[in-house]
Amino acid sequence: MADVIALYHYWDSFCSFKVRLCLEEKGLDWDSRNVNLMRFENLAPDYLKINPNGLVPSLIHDGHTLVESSIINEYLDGVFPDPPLRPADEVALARMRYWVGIEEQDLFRAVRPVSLNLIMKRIFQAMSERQLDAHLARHPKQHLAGRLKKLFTAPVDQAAIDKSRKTLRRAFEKMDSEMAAQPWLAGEAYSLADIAAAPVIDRIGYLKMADIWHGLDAVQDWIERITARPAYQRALPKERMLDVLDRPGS
Ligand SMILES: N[C@@H](CCC(=O)N[C@@H](CS)C(=O)NCC(=O)O)C(=O)O
Repeated sequence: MADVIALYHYWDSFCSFKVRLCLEEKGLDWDSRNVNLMRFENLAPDYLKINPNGLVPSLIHDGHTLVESSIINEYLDGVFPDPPLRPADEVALARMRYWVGIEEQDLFRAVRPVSLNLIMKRIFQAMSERQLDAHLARHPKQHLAGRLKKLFTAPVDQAAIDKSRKTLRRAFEKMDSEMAAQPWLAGEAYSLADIAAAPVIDRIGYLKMADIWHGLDAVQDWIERITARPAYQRALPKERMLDVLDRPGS
């Protein structure tokens, strides 16, 4: 019987995108179990049984539940080694893990304030106060509702966006120096390090902030090669958070 892989994910979440990309690179069949973060489905009791952290993604394979996108991707590469997405060479493997760490710590963290200000605030500020209150009344952790309302209704924080842009620029500059000498982040082959950067590249492009990598020729060339991969195209978000603005009342 074929292996059954179920991915609990949200189309427009970076960590989910990372795992979809790994699944697609390996040509694996996977069942899509959508967890709608905008509707707080990640905090529903049934989902908390799968992932007590209330975060996506989670993957179930062969009865085993895995959480944490980088760990899931290493697991998938171990269990389905073809094509390999981790270098065999130990030094290159260490470099791959170094970059995955930088992506989680610096890139993902820096993109969050940008997404809050340019995506979440747009969505919630398009609602009337009554609609927002009704929406937040469905939040399973009601003690957080007041804080979320304040966060979503605050004006766009340009200083936070600018700070994120600087962090992102510095990280892409480091990548540019690395890739002046080699085609991919961990060396000669496309790896989980390139995969972990892809969702951030997508989000920056989607938010029309691609000037962040202006003048970084090696990075621009790498981005073109990453985004041209058929697996990248298949893993892209099929729905974006901002799509709700085109569907009033949803
Ligand atoms: N380190 C975790 C982070 C997972 C994570 O933060 N997921 C976000 C989406 S990218 C989430 O589920 N957020 C929901 C929330 O914070 O309520 C991983 O890599 O899987």
